[in-house]
Amino acid sequence: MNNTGYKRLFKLALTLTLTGCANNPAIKTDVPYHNTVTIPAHVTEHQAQGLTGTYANSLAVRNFIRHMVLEHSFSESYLNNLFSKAQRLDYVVRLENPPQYHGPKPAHPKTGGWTRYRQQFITEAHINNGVAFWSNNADSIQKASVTYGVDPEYIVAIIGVETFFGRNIGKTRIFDALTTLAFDTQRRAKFFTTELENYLLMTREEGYEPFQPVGSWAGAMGLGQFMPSSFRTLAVDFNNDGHRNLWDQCDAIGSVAHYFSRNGWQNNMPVADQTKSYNGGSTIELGTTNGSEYWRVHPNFKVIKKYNNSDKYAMAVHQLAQAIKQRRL
Ligand SMILES: [Ca+2]
Repeated sequence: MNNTGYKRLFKLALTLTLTGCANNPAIKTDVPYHNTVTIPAHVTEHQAQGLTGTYANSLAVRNFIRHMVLEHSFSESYLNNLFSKAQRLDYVVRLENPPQYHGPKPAHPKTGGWTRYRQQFITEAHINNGVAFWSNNADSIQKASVTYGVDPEYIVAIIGVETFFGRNIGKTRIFDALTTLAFDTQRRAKFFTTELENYLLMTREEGYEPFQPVGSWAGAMGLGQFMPSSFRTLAVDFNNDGHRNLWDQCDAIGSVAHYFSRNGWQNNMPVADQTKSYNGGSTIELGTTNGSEYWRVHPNFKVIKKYNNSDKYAMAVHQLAQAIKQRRL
């Protein structure tokens, strides 16, 4: 979920208008859409009727539309209309395929990596804004902590690391991002095609207009940066207004706690302890500018990694949580 460096480029306040819509179709994920063959012009005239724009000649998009019609009973003309207006985003392609580094290899690849990562998130601004976010949302955070059994400082810290407490939620149209990633990139195309499928289902279930939600270039949404599949399965309507809205602070707080709970968080249990040396399978090594740090990590550390599978990410969340908790006292 995390593409924080990029997300920091964006600051946008978003209000979404929601209407109710009930549907709970099954998800089918094993359909190959990734045929990059372009339909010949003479075939296009006949078969691609109704699909215009950037993706008019994309067989992969046509196959995807057919799948959504057959599996989820979407209207073909509705989807043709949507994909006719979809925009291929060149910067999304570039971010998904960063240029390879061809310079000299560093003496130790881990040297300083944790120091640099930590400096992005364990800042005075993050700690102070975390304390303020906690105070401004004290009731919701307390309720979420009790309801789901998740230590409150970790709910706050996740939102801090993901979006700087909602300030950097991204401004890329999710539909364009996921369409680009599914059909114009290769590396994680299957993953993003499934997320696009979930996104269209989500918009139908929740009553979103598909071009309205915005988020990260990788399709993550709201204060906690949920991907569409996580939105559908783990987002909760925590302010009881009848809608799941992850751009709303209260719903985002409840949803992050629910995510942690469902992934096995153990309330009031340790996350990580620093040790002097490597000591077996539950020890991690983080490279600093002054050598390595060693930490013994506990099951809750792995729960944080379910959010983003990186030791540095999980350690940043842990240390920010502790720093915010300390300052709040
Ligand atoms: Ca709500």
